[in-house]
Parts: sequence; C-alpha cells; structure tokens
Amino acid sequence: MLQTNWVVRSAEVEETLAAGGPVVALESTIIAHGMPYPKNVETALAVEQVVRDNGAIPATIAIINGKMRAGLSVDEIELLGKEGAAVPKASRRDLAVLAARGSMGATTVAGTMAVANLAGISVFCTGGIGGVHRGATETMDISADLEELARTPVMVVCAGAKSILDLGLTLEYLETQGVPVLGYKTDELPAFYTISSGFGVDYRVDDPAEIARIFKAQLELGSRQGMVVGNPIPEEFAMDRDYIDAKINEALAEADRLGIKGKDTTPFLLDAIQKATAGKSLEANIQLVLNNAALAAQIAVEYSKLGPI
Ligand code: PSU
Ligand code: MN
Repeated sequence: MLQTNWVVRSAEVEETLAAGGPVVALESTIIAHGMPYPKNVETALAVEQVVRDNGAIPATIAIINGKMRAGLSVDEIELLGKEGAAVPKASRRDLAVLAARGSMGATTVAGTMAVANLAGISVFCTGGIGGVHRGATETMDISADLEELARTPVMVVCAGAKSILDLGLTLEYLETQGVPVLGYKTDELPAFYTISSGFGVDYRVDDPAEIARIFKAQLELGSRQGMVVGNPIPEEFAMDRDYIDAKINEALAEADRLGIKGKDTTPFLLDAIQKATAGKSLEANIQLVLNNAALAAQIAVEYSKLGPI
C-alpha cells in the first residue's frame, strides 16, 4: 500500500495545498548537478523568490535523509548546492533506494514529477527537460523524464530542451506517449539557449489561464500524462545559435571520446558547455529559469482558481 509518510511537505506548502492555493514544484538536480556553487544556490533562492513575487508558494523538491521533501529550508538548499555532485542524482528508479537508505538525493525532472505528484502539486518549473539523446538508435539513451511525462499528471514549464538532445526524436517520443507539448507565445519548441529550434510545438497558447484550463481538462478527461509547456528564453538573454551549437557539438564529441555513459552523460555535457562558453551559457541558463518560474507561478495561480478536479 502507498505509504505517504515517505513524503514530507513543508508547513507552508501543506497549508497552501490544503486551502487549494497555488504551489510550484522546483527540481534539485539543477542545483546539485546543473550549475556550479555558489551560483546554483543563489539561483535556487532567486527562483523561489520569483515564484512568490508572482503569487505562488515554491516547493523545492529533494530527498533529505530518505524523505521525499517538498519545500526546503535555505540551509537545505545551501547543503545541496555545496555538496553538488556528491549528492546522488535521483531519477524515478533511484527514489526507493535512496528512501530505504535514508540518503540525500537531488531529483531530476522525472524524480521531481514523481514526488510532486505524491505531494499533490500539479505545476512544476525547471530549466530544460531530458529527452532522446542524439545517437539513441544505437545507445538507447532516452531520459526517464519522457517516461515520467507519459505516466505522471504534472505540468512541466521549461525552456524546451537543449540541443545536446535529438529534439525531433524527443517530440516523436512525446507524441507516441500522448504528452501534449504547448508553446507559450511561440509556435516552436524552444531550444533552451535559443528561442527557436526549427521544430514546431503541438499548440501555441498565449495566456497562462488557458494553459491552466487545458491542464484541468486533461485531468478531467482521465489522462494520466503530464504536459510540457515550452517557454522561450527572453530575447535579450538568448545566445547565438551557431555559437552555442558549435560548443554543444564539441562537448558531445568530448563525451564520446571519454566514453561517458548513462546518468553521467547529461551532467558532463552541461558542465562542458558551461566551461567552453566561459560562463556565458550559465548566465542564459539562470535567466531562462527565472523566466520559467514567473510563468509557472502565473499558471499555478490560474489553476488554483479553477478549483479541485
Ligand atoms: N537539462 C538541462 N539542465 C539540467 C538537466 C537537463 O539543460 O539540469 C537535468 C534535469 O534534472 C533533467 C536531467 O531531468 O538532467 C536529465 O538527466 P538524464 O538525461 O540523465 O535523464
Ligand atoms: Mn540517460
């Protein structure tokens, strides 16, 4: 039987959800594995503040001493950021092991969706989702994020996905699994650092209230899937496509040369790109997450107005 005592919500998150108020889940792999210290901690706290400024309550999700936590203290966020790569990256398959061992875990998009769903949180904000890796026809490297989107009804607000991935195959996979991909004020799937990717979204939606209505309708129709909301990086922070694509290609070649595999692939590529761009990509990364936090909070506010399912 499902034991909900594995899941611990902060008092603020608990009270807000009990009152039907807006809560936004935030992931922690981006803190421990996606950015260097101390920028990772500064960003995580700034993201929480943007969620609050837009009228919702933030619930950063991680595994602390084996508990699936929704809503962390500043000290806990600081700890995740400082420990960095020493904190296990926690995707869906890792949750039970880390829980039973009383370990720490930095939850990926998949791990965060799973915990958010257990905690009763429907809207989740991150930077970019994992997807089908380039060369997946050989390696079968497909992020568990996509499988989680196929089975867990949580909305993921993101800046699309990085072109370290095969974005075309990622969209095909989501289509097969019945996961809607919406574009906020765009017809294209954003490619994280850049506004456009050359790949279309399923639907363009220009209003956070409409996104909330679509998600509610999806749940009321009994769909078990999540939803992807692609929110492009603000133009002033977007990177030059040729420049970033060249750096991504160098990072991919380096990963290949070193034989990087499995769960190490994505953190390796993120780190290599940050180093190769002398921190310019890190700044873009921070700005797009803040931008996603504002939209996710606005959607959560609208969603809470629609009442329970
Ligand atoms: N892509 C990014 N930044 C990230 C990640 C992906 O641009 O921080 C992280 C997220 O936590 C995502 C995870 O869920 O990497 C995907 O890892 P994998 O490819 O091993 O599934
Ligand atoms: Mn993988």
